Amino acid sequence: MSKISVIVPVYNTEQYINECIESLKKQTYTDLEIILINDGSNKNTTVLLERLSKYDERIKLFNIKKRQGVGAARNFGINKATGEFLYFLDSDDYLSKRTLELLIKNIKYHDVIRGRMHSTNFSSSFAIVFDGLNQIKTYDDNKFNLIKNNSVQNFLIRKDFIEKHNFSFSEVVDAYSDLSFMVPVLIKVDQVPYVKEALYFRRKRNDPITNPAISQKDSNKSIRDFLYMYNLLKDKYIDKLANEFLDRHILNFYRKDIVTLFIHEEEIEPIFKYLAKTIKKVQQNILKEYEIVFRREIFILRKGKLNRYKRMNRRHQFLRAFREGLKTKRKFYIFLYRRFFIKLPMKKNLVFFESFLGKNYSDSPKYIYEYMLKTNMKYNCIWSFEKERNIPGNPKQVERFSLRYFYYLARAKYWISNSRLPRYLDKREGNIYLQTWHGTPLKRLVFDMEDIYSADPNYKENFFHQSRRWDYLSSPNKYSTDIFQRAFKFNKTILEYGYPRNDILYTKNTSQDINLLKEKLGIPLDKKVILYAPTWRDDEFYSRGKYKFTLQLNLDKMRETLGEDYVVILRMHYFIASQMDISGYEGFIFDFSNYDDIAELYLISDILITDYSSVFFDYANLKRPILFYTYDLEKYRDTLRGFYIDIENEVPGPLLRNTDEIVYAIEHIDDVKEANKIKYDLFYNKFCKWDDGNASRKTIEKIFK
Ligand code: C2G
Repeated sequence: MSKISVIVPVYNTEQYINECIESLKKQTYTDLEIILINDGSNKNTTVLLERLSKYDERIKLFNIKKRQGVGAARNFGINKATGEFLYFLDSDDYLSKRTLELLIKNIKYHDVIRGRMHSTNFSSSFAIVFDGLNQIKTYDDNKFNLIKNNSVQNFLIRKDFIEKHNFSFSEVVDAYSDLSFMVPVLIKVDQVPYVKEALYFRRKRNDPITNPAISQKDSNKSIRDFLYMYNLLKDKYIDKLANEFLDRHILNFYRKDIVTLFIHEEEIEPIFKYLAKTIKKVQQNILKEYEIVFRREIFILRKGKLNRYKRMNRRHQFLRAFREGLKTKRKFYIFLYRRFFIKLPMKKNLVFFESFLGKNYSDSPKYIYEYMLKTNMKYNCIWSFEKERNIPGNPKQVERFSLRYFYYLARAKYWISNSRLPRYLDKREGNIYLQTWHGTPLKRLVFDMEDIYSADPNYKENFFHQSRRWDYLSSPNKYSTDIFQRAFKFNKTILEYGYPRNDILYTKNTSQDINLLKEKLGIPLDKKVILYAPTWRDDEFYSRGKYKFTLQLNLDKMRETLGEDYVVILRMHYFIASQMDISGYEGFIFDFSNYDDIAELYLISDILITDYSSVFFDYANLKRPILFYTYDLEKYRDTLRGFYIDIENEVPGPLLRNTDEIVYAIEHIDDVKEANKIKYDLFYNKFCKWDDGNASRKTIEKIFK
């Protein structure tokens, strides 16, 4: 066997490093030397590295006191390496089991071989296994395509070949340092075999805000790094293929990254001279491959006349946005929003409302709106809905994502919403955005989550940008305030008045109002009401925003035992797209999943059954019994989300596992109440104290001064 030296530069990857090293320890090819270079990481990462390096003598850990950068760390690793082959692995990535075996088996007389890259949002326990045939492809004239992603990852390279030519990494830049190594390497080889089955998992970090990878950092700096690297390589090497590669690479980079940065015109000037000088080096014959408009743009850039370039940039940006706008109807409206609507004068008395993504008329926005209506406030209100509704005050309604939706959003001074508004809606100067949010958190939120198992891999990043626009955030209790500040990274004004949506639980909790509501909903007055309102599961979905739910209740058994005294209301979360089938249970089961406002359902029900939904924090305001149907507690708590409170000890009701236990608890509901009395009081005091029926008024007084 010949030894492979795997070089792993480490910088603050506490969250990922374990999986990285594990994947090396598990390699089927075992003759390894694992060189960990701790490049000035924080204390946690350093301590963890010490621990992970024990008990496997193949691991050699080197600590560099002050951070030198990834290029320097890799050079350091090359110097320490004693193997016949070198391989570079990043400390937030991992390999599949046979990767190194497949590479070394197939390298034969070559100096360099490469395996396949696979991007992932997930940890290694979710990694796909790829056990196909051992397919080899050979790159020769197109060998530079192997570094289109600018990286040294998943190349296995002969050490003596590197020594002979003295290849090393640039230590000047962070991003694109790999090119300074790989371009000369590829110049010196004629062919590179590529093994499809040898997989390298490149992790797309889900939190580029707190802990970005180098490729996720400040675009301004990385553009400078790229230009630096291009200049360095162009000046140093005369190889034809390399030069062609570099020229195409910079033109594509310009078109994608630089042009995006230049949407903000103030970004042009600081970099303009350097960019113009650099782009002059692109060979004419390569430029000819591009379309005429683009060629003209490069031509003007090369001239180096700033004002002329700016004028053209403005025109071209407009055209690009317009062309993008032609792709779909929604994109066209976004184009209009950004380029025209938002430039019209802002309407100071216009208030835009939305609740649960326009799915219903409910929650805090509804109660704020109704309070404004009741007190005759002189504002024009607009509601956004998926489908038109009959609502008090007869306000203007817009269909979500229609042309009018974008128009009114652009013109309204006030936005009031209980969930996120799309990221592409730029906030205009003077706009006031109240985020009421939609529940006391039990499940971990945004930056308190590690892996994201839901359908949106960019959740954290999107959330961050969307929430930068909020000016005010409603909080139902001190506990939520603390979590919101941390998990949303929110540091503007928090309104600590309780939830406007819970006002009704204090103002309408009378038998008269309850009976009126029951009549409106067609619920028999002589029966008690059980409300079943579970939440959604991050890992069960048809597509983004459309989740599955399988009812785990034995309805026959419930009807048999409880049917005489009770009726059951089913209320699914608004993400649930599955239809509940209740045929045959008419008169006993009522499906109110599409009913607008769950607060009204709270009022008419005698018992709540829920799981990990925030509904129980609100329902506790009524001081009525709550049962927790937590048949999948372990998975939900330990894998999917993690909780903020100790559900087994803190919630004000029993945790139940099957229909029998539920039926039993309902048949003995007085005992349940008695047994949970102390817990319930503690719970109420911690989570419900601020709610007293006045939250809407206080919120309005603050927002509208
Ligand atoms: N909801 C509902 N019906 C359900 C579940 C929820 O009407 N069956 C409404 C309630 O108003 C609830 C809100 O949707 O408070 C949020 O639902 P959760 O189940 O708590 O889940 P989620 O939407 O993920 O929000 O900080 C709160 C969390 O973000 C939870």
